[in-house]
Amino acid sequence: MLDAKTLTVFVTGATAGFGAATARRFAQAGAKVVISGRRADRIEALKAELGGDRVHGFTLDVRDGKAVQAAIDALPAEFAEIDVLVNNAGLALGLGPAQTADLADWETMIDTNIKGLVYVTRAILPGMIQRDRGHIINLGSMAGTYPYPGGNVYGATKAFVKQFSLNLRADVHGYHVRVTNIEPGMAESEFSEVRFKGDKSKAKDVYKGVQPMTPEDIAETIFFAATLPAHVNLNRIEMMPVMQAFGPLAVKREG
Ligand code: NDP
Ligand code: 8X3
Repeated sequence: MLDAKTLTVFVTGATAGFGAATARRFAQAGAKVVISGRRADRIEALKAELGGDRVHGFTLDVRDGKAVQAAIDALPAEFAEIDVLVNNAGLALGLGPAQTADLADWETMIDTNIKGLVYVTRAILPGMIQRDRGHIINLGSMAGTYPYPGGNVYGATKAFVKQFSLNLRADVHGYHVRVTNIEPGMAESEFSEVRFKGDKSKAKDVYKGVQPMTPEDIAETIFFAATLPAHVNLNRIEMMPVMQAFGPLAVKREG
């Protein structure tokens, strides 16, 4: 296994959910951690919690391509050589059918889940290639493989993430750079609260009567993938809570 103490890990969307849990997991194992997200108070709180000189944090909106490049260029020397990029920042907005969905919500998901992930990858990947060492871990979703009503653009952004991950693998072949797409199903975080725009009771209903996965479950999986021996690449990891599975194909009977 790779020793986490030798790793510098950059996590986007570290202010909540999977990202915060991932930053904690790597920090506990002695890795250097770079945390980012839009909410400054959360970044400061996590920095204080993780403490010491092995954590570096700043606010970053991944939708701003110029800010992304500037943030990577401005990394202090001791955090500049990123070994593991966890492209986690992302969101779903709305669960309505495509015909009534809010176009602005669709644009935000595309700008964050697709364009933001691409900006961060493009800023960090050249350094990995130059050092001939690195691992890009993307947060896809089971929604990128299995369609469900209301998943429309969210699921499509995650299908992009899956295919981009596989295509990255094809491009970096020959270098010691790994690419993994993590594809979780239901996990309880702030995800549903964001999806339902702050409606906490609607968000809570999503997890009613079922034991969802936790951010720590996802973080452990990311940690596992990142610390496997350097010659092993997990291409895709699809994971669900035991009590979630696939639905039947929908049949509308008209007579
Ligand atoms: P949370 O809502 O708990 O966390 C999302 C994180 O993304 C926050 O830290 C948020 O920080 C950050 N973020 C959102 N927009 C931006 C932006 N424009 N720039 C930078 N950071 C941003 O959700 P999860 O932890 O559950 O989700 C993490 C990832 O996992 C997402 O990509 C999601 O699609 C995916 N996923 C989630 C599943 C689930 O069931 N929860 C299942 C499968 C995949 P801030 O607001 O401070 O910027
Ligand atoms: C998040 C999981 O089921 O809400 O990607 O699409 S789901």
